[in-house]
Amino acid sequence: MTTLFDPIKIGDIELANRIVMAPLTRNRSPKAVPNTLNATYYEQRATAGLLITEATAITHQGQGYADVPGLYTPEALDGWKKVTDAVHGAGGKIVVQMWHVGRISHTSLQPNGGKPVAPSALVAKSKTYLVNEDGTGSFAETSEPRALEIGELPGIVEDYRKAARAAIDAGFDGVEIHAANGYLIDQFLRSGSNKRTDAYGGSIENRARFLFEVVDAITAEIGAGRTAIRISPVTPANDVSDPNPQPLFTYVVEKLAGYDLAYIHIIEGATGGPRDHQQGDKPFDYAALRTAYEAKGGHAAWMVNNGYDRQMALDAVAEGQADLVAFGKPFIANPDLVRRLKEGTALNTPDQKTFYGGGAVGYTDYPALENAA
Ligand code: 8OZ
Repeated sequence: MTTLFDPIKIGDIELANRIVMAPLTRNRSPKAVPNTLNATYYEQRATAGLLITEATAITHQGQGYADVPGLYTPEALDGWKKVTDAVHGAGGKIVVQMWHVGRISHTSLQPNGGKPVAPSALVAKSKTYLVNEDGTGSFAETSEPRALEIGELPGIVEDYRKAARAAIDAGFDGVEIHAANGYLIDQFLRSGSNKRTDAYGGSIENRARFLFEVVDAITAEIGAGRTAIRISPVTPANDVSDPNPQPLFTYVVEKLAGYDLAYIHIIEGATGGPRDHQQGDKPFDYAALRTAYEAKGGHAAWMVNNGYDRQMALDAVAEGQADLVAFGKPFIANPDLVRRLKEGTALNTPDQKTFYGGGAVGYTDYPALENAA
């Protein structure tokens, strides 16, 4: 029987176990440049089968929060090289989560103080995180976006392609396309944020067009076996909604089945919240989603996430419902989460107050278990 602790090959990447560190925004990379403290944080967690970095902006336009890292300056790429070297030195594997926030941004974070961009000029009822002059953080309403012109879209697709190449050159084992949680790609997918009347709005096929242009560009550049994707079919995060998520995401995964991706990462329910969150008139059927994917020949590893505890994760892999389980908050507080899950030992409790921004406290100072004498 396969267990959570068994190795697995996903696309071109060999993992020592099926426990994944979920992408976690920590706002500790000033000027969008990863630093040695960030390298220590990831290195401490390198016994995970796979580390997924915090969401990382592909361009300045893709930035939406203070002190989140980027993939678009030489300094940032040098910073990431330190992270990937540290993780590989500790025997781990790491992919970068590629992020364009779309409308979830603030003019103060955009090039030349411009408006954030979106499929449609609709303000999200959502907040972003800014850092004040004195270094303290604060939350601010997202700014009113402008609708992208159709002629701008190829440039953003090209930004994804370039960022994927830069990521591989910086030593990442692969990339995860962030198509979840109400950011740019998800804003195109869901009808609540996409009111376009051109080839990128209206039908499901049109709303998914931007996503597949991104997938095509990245897989052509770095290979499908180093490319993965994260989706969140029903999350209300960042004010996205769709009254009919099952056919939308069935279309998405059926089309993804045509690529030999490394993994498909599914957030079940409301991100960081209730697993049974519903959009539309019936509960989302995740098993049917996977069945639809596999019926079209899809064979990427199936990664599940959201509120899994030890027993749920053990069962999900043992019963074949998932190949990989991603843990978020437990990895913040437990650098040695893999060992703790294996031994069934108690977990440290994460401190919400230090999730976003700050330094080593609540970041690299959570204790690992002492070694047995
Ligand atoms: C928490 C705070 C800021 C950003 C996501 C990238 O939800 C995020 C995020 C999470 O995917």
